[in-house]
Amino acid sequence: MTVILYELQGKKDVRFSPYCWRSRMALQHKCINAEYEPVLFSQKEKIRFSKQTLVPILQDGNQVITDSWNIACYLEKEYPEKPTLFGDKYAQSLTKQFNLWMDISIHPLLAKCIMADVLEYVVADRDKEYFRKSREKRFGVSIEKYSTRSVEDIENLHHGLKSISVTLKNQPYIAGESPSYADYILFGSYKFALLTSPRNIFPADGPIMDWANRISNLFIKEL
Ligand SMILES: N[C@@H](CCC(=O)N[C@@H](CS)C(=O)NCC(=O)O)C(=O)O
Repeated sequence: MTVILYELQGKKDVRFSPYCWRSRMALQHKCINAEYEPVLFSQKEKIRFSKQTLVPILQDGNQVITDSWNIACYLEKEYPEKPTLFGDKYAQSLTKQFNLWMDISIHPLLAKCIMADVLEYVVADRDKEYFRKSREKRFGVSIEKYSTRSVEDIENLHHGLKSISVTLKNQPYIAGESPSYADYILFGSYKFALLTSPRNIFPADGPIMDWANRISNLFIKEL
């Protein structure tokens, strides 16, 4: 059966969505062969079958799963014979908490650092107007006012990531000795920043960078 991951597409086919990266990494971790289908912001008709408007979307035969967290849980449940993404149900529950912490506490800090770069460098030309309007409605100010490319915004992000840095100083992966879905949650955000901004948004050296290199090398042929 064909497995298809619908992912956000930017200029020059850059796949820059942090959430789509989470699902892409989960598929690689599970050693599941998938097709990766690009979707522009303006191609809502392409994903109408999912009855909502966001990516990632996983299509596995007749099954359609939306939202990166649901996709990870689906893969874990439906492919138990493949390498586990979580370990056990307690670790899965803690990973959900980590997922929420990243989305609620870290992503706003990250967004402030790079929204202006996202608009300038990666959103496809035909999507720029939609992106500006939808994000300005969300932020309540212009993208340029929200995301001023200031050093303070980057410092705030690094401060927010401090506990991760301490963890990764003491162990190679977020949940311990081996990579798991928690790593892919953070890695999605790291890739988002790397693919979007010409500036160093994540700490350019230290435990987080060492970890990012380790994760990048895991599925080197596929990335
Ligand atoms: N909670 C969702 C968030 C998905 C999401 O926000 N996707 C964005 C791309 S990063 C999207 O599809 N945006 C389309 C739009 O804004 O029209 C998840 O974890 O999958």
